[in-house]
Amino acid sequence: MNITYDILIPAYNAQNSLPQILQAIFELEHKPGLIYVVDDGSTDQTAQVTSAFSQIRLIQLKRNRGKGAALRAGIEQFLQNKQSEFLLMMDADGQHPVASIQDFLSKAAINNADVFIGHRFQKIGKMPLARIFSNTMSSIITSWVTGVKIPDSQCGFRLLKRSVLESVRLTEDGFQIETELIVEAAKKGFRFNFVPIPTVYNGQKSYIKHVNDTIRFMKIILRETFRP
Ligand SMILES: Nc1nc2c(ncn2[C@@H]2O[C@H](COP(=O)(O)OP(=O)(O)OP(=O)(O)O)[C@@H](O)[C@H]2O)c(=O)[nH]1
Ligand SMILES: [Mg+2]
Repeated sequence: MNITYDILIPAYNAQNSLPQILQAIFELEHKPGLIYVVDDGSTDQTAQVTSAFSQIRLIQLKRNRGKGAALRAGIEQFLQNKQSEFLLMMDADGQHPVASIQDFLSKAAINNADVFIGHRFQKIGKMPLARIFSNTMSSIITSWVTGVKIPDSQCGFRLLKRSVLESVRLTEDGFQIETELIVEAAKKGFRFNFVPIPTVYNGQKSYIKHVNDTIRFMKIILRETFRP
């Protein structure tokens, strides 16, 4: 397989989960070029735990700014460095199994889409009910706005072509960046594909605020609908 890719991990207070993820990445058969970890103003040892690994590009935000701001900081570096063709984004809390990276790469090798998004099977018992509800609603609305059937619009496990990141306009600081990225990429006519990934909930702390994040989600949808 001749796909080249970098990895971007936004990390907020992820000292407990991050070392395992990084270790597993270094054990992958098809290795990434660069690995960007963005420490989003963590108050724990997130930055320090990366120093055990030599090939990490650590980006530190002075204060906590949110997942969107963290991703944007990493994307900026990826665009400057021009090392790899693709960028794989994954969470730092252990909900995105490193083994699934191979599935993204295999899919990208045979499919000429530009944006590959993870698809979690949202089963009751596996995922908290409130998250099933909010994920389903946002996927339906995002699909409706873009005209592309997006099964799991909030999933942050994604593989993107450089050309997508070069042309989308990303402004969000919080979780709404997941929606913004999809809508912007769809507007530009990029093609989507989806990769099944396991649903992992091990009692990780969730920072999603249901009411606030739903309001913010609706704002993005409205803005993107009326913005050319
Ligand atoms: N919550 C939160 N996460 C951040 C922030 N900055 C970066 N992240 C990272 O964003 C990723 C997702 O955060 P989560 O809070 O687990 O969000 P989620 O996985 O969409 O939501 P759950 O399904 O409830 O786990 C993790 O890798 C975090 O480390 C931030 O300011 N807040
Ligand atoms: Mg999570």
